[in-house]
Amino acid sequence: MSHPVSEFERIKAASNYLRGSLLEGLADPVTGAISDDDNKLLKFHGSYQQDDRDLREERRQQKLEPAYAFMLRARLPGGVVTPAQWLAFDRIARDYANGTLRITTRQTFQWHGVIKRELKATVAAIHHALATTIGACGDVVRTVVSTANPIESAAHAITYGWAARLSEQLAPRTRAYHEIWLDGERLVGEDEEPLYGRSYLPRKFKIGLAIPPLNDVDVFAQDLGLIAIIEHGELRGFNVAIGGGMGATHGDPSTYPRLGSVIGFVEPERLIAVAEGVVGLQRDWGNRSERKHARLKYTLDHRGLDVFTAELERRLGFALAPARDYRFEHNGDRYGWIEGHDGRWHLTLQIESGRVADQGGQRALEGLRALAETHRGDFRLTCNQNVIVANVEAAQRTHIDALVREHGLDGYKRGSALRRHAVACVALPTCGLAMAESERYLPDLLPRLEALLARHGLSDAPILLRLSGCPNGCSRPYLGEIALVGRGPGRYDLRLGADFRGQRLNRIYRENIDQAAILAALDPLFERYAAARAPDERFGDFLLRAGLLEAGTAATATSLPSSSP
Ligand code: SRM
Ligand code: SF4
Repeated sequence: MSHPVSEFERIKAASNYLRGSLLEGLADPVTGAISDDDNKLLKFHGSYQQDDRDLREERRQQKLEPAYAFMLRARLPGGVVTPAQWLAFDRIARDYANGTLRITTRQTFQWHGVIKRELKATVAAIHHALATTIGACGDVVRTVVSTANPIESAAHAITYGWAARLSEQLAPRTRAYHEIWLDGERLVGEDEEPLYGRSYLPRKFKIGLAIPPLNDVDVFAQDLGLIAIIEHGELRGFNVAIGGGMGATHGDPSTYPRLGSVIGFVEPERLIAVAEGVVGLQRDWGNRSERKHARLKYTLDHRGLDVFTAELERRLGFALAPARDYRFEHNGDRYGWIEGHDGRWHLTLQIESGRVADQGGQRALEGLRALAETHRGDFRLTCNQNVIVANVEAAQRTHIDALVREHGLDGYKRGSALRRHAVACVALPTCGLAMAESERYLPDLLPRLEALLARHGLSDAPILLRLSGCPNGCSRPYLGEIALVGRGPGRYDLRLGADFRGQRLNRIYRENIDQAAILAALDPLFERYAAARAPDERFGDFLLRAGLLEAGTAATATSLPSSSP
């Protein structure tokens, strides 16, 4: 029996290719908000309506409508930003948003706090900087991410080129974006979406390319993960992994994080066909009744991986080749200067939680602006929320180092190994789904964990820490060696035991605990790790080998058995 499609599906299908009544809603001066239906469509244009949750109660008491403002997200394939774009984005942050740029876990920028009457001007300013927000959110293929630093060989640059091509090829085609935001002429006749059709995809769809040995994109967390196979400096093709995803719901075992399954290998010439094939099959087979079960991972588990792959190959008219060997070393960033294959240099800087702001000792906004004013290469954003000053001529290094030092951006040299590997999602006050603090909690939590580690002589242990304010998993917490997943104000699930290559999920160790209990739970584990680890053994691996996770909370909704692709 087929189930009725969800309300969201109805809205998409009736929207005339994402137009809805957005133009009218944006022009309505009576409210700072737009209608619920238009809100759903707005996501496809790269924006979310939010309200400042810190002010909610106060405004309610004053009988005022919530402090509505909009988040905007750019579509920046592979996270590449030119200096001119950086300067434009920085200006947009100061003119229209909350004065900060936020590097996301999918290597792009978000602006928070744009009010409705300035939304159009903000999108137009992004467009004038030769970027776009179309399809940065919504039920489409999102910005394609790729290993951030193309330094090893020319084949790395070619691989980035594929990420950009995929992102372009799979972007929505609707003219609605130009009509609504850029004063484009109203289309006479029917719009078209050759890949998506009127109803787009059942749910968001994410693609990531990783170049071993770096898995900085967490390739197994993607709906479609592509592992570049480079031999003797040449790109041979990609292993194809499908069905990765992080999101889950507390207390609902029918939702879960899943690692992508490797189904074969494809040559570069056939990559676009395979990507379109996977997206097209998910478009046709994905669950359009329940959004909670609409990601590709559920389609695969429902239909069977073999059945899905066979249908994919039938539609493609060719079979995928057997997967090639690959080996990942880690999923973090390589801080500091690294020389590229062509003699240019790349400097990775740490930006805590990706928040480019002038706060505390770090004047990141000012510093990166100063860099962008003189830098002749480009910038690369990373999926660990950091930035690389890329393609620097050797003679420029001293100048760049001086600016970095002057603005307190050299923290990567001093911070503990834990700090260098920490990722936190946005959460409060902007995220409407946050159950607990994340980005704002990290500065408080880090020194406490660092003190604990120092007590056990573990200050140099590069442990992967990930914080999310709710189980949706925007910091990919299920791949953290230590992860906190928000349950309620000040309370988290403590998850342990992932590896540091993005190839093994962690599991719940303690449920719904506060900071004191988190520190108390970790203390004896750090003690054991310090005493009994093998040389170079990572924390997650040690916990598993030593059988220390058995003492954790029994399996619950979001605790899955660990699995390795
Ligand atoms: Fe996310 C929803 C922020 C990466 C899984 N995510 C949201 C929203 C838009 C909240 C909402 O729906 O109202 C958050 C906006 C907060 C804010 O105020 O900015 C939000 N997600 C983010 C970012 C900014 C986190 C960050 O700190 O960097 C990341 C933006 C990425 C980008 O540039 O596109 C971000 N989100 C992720 C990732 C990581 C990834 O893709 O590698 C995931 C897990 C992977 C996955 O998709 O499975 C992720 N976000 C979700 C989900 C759960 C999806 C699911 O299948 O259940 C939601 C909720 C939803 O879609 O209903 C969500
Ligand atoms: Fe918001 Fe939850 Fe994503 Fe954090 S994990 S940004 S709290 S949706």
